Amino acid sequence: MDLSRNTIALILGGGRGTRLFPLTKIRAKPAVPLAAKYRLIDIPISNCINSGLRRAFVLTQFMSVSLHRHLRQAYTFDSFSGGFVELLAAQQTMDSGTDWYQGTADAVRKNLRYIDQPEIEHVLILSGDQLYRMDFRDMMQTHIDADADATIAGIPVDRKDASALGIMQLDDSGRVTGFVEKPQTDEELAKVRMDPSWIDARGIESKGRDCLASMGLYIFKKEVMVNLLEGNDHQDFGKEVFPNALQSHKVQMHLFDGYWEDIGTIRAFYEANLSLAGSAPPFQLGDANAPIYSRARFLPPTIVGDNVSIRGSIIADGCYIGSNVTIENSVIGLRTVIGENAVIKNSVVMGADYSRDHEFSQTGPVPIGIGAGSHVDGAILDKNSRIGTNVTITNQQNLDHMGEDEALQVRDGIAIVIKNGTVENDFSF
Ligand code: ADQ
Ligand code: ADP
Repeated sequence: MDLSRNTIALILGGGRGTRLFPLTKIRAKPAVPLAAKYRLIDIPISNCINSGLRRAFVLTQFMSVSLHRHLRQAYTFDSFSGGFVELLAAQQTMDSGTDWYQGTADAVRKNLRYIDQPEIEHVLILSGDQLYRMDFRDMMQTHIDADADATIAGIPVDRKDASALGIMQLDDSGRVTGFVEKPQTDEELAKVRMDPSWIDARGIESKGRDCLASMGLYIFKKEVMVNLLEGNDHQDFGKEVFPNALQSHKVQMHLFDGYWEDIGTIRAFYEANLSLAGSAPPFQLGDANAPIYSRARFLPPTIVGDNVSIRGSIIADGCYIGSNVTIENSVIGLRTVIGENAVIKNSVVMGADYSRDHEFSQTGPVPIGIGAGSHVDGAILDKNSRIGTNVTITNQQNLDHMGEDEALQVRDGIAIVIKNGTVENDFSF
């Protein structure tokens, strides 16, 4: 199965970006840092490259400098491979006066001219905010074997998770016969619920799971997709395109049962990051056959001072960790500088864009990093944030939501210091 010539990937890089706000306050969602040294966009692009697919467009709302720089520096292909990863920003590709923020189908419709190349037969549509590893050649095999017009990747889920996902009903051949986007009531769910034995019969243990969810990953025959999108104003694949196409078109499901997480909300993003920090992570970042790529940076190794305790954590390159620091169940990103006696628990620290001298001066503005004696628990510290000395960030009042523009905010119960934000010395929260 060779995807290199006849298939192109469209990676949906984000609508309004409200669910990951304030991480998306000043950057496009695909540029949000993930797992200490990657960015969200590295996951779908790595899956494409590892599947032999080297032509991808990333659809974003606006062209953020960090995303553009990252893609340019990380994904350049030699001229013989014909490979490219290119940004299509709504800001630039859509006519002025149109609303950029329509749904997924509308975003694809507005960029159809870019896939109008004769050799392209299939279009692979991917979400930009999911953590998983998949060989798309397997999915293409399902699509070709069934001679499907469209193929949706599906994963068995519990009923309690169904209300956040598109749920499919299938016949014995795996053809999709029903599709309900985010069923909210038992009646809606009853229309598409499956018998767990259907799943068991396909060699996957159902473990009581009786729903098959769309993973938001689709392969379309190109001509079919163009026809489905032109001549109507359907905004979303899940809400409108699939429910309307099932009668007239052959829509197949490709069954998947590996690790897969949608990390499109602050809580999901935080938990997925921390899950990678334990000794038995559910998702392996390192896999020799299918690595996760990112930008090569040539950073120095991390320096760790005396008497430091690090447990159940991941630490990226280029950090300086002062003496007597305690780090537990945390993700410490590139170039993070941590002053002595600081305590960091259950937190995602994204690091810094620039390396700096690790001395903390007592005068002048708070430097980038985490000052001596500070205590951070249950937080996300975005890039280039400046945490003073003896600061406490532990959300003592257990707030669920706080702030809109401030340096320190709370979303889904998680304290967030925004990119370039400063928390002054001795501040306690
Ligand atoms: P949702 O997760 O609700 O459901 P949706 O908001 O449609 O997803 O976004 C899907 C992806 O497209 C996300 O990565 C998002 O950032 C991006 N996106 C949204 N609007 C965009 C736009 N205008 N331009 C560019 N990118 C945009 C979908 C399906 C469900 C399925 C879940 C699986 O509708 O059926 O179960 O994904 O996560
Ligand atoms: P990352 O290392 O996480 O990929 P960036 O791509 O944002 O981070 O920045 C990496 C490097 O790019 C920095 O070390 C810095 O040298 C350089 N850099 C960062 N911001 C800018 C900027 N505004 N203009 C030029 N170079 C920058």
